[in-house]
Amino acid sequence: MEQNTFSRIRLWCPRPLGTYSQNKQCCISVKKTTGDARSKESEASCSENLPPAPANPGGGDAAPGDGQGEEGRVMLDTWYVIKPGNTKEKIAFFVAHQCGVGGSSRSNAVKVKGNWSTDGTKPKRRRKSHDPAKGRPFEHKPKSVMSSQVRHLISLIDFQRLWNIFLVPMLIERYPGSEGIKLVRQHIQGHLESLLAQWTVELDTFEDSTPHGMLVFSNIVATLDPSARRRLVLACHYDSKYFPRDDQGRVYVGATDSAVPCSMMLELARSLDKELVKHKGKKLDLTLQMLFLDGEEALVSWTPTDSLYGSRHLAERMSRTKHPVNTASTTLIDSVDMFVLLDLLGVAKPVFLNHFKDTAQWFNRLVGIEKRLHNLGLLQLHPLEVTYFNGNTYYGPIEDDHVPFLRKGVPILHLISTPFPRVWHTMDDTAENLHPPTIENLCKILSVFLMEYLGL
Ligand code: 1BN
Ligand code: ZN
Repeated sequence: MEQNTFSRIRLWCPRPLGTYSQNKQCCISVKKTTGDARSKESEASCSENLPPAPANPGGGDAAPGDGQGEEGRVMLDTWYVIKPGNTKEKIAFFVAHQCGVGGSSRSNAVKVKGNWSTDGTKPKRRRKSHDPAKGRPFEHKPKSVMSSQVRHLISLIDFQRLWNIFLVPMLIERYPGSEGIKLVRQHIQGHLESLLAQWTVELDTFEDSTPHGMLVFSNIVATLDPSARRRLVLACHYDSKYFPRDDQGRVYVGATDSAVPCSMMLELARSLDKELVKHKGKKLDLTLQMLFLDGEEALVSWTPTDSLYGSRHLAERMSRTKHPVNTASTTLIDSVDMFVLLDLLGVAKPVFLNHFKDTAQWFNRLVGIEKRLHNLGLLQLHPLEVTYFNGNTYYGPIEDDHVPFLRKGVPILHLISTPFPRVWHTMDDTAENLHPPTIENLCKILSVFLMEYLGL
């Protein structure tokens, strides 16, 4: 093994996908609120939180590796089959060649035929063909959007609002059950409810057993038009991982993990508000749903039962909820066209790899949108050789909030920066280490993606 392969492997090593037990549903309190008038955007204040019994900050989670290539990029120059440790569950990653100087030459990259289910966790694929009564019409066609429309909708993205109004109040300690998470929940809910599009905002509140005893969790589920048969889901987690204060008295605020994704989703909802009002008025088959999930992080150490509390609960609940209401055969899980998960966003020069073959078409839209916006001169600090979305490189699945949905057969687009940011799970995951132009660029790319997918 070449000298620095090990550090690369460590960096690329996610948790293996294990078998999940269901969490116990104690009480589902669904608070339904529908926003009316746009309220004043206000900042939440910071709070001191009583920590749970100290957890190991390493928590058994892989330490962020140091194997990033120059400028935070990893060099993908061969196939890697990574078998982390002598564990029971092993996972293999198949990564393709990235040819060309500076990684910019996609056209001559080698395609790898990898096995997409190397970890033995084949998701249920109930419907390959399109059955409108049952299924997910994966033949969904994106709308082609004219450049004038692209320019217009992108001009509505307000980065100052994203940063000052949406992001900054979230940069507090917000582990499950803390005072901070309550403030952040109110912050997210309040902004969603203030939109003209009158989203239906529900809290999916439940109790689950954790290494610190029973804790209450709340997912925030915002649906533009709950009566629509199909949903495009955009998801992130709003809890932060618990770490004790460090020796300088600093608390962990998880800027990339995942305050930035949350603030990007709020800005997308806000900047597209008027378009979403029009879309909702058309009473189409398809709507947008935003999920802000609680309890993604392990409280102590990542295990099947100490992680993904919110997503496990919500996926289970959705799979038991009939939808449309008057049907006996389909559920809310079936209504999800695609689950787009945002995680670990906010540092410069992120690299996104395609993790799932069945959504490659949509990943490739992102590749194309990035290129288009670049050519239109609409991206900042985005030289030709920098491409965030790499359409020729496949990567095996990484453990995250999409897994409970994946296991129920939902098509997934996992937008997670690989390698993970250098600051991942450290006290340095703060606003100071974010790269504002990249956040704005990603927001623009996702905005065009929503325009195309939803036909705005
Ligand atoms: C992502 C961000 N994750 C936690 N914070 C999930 C994860 C945990 C992925 C451990 C890989 C390893
Ligand atoms: Zn994390």
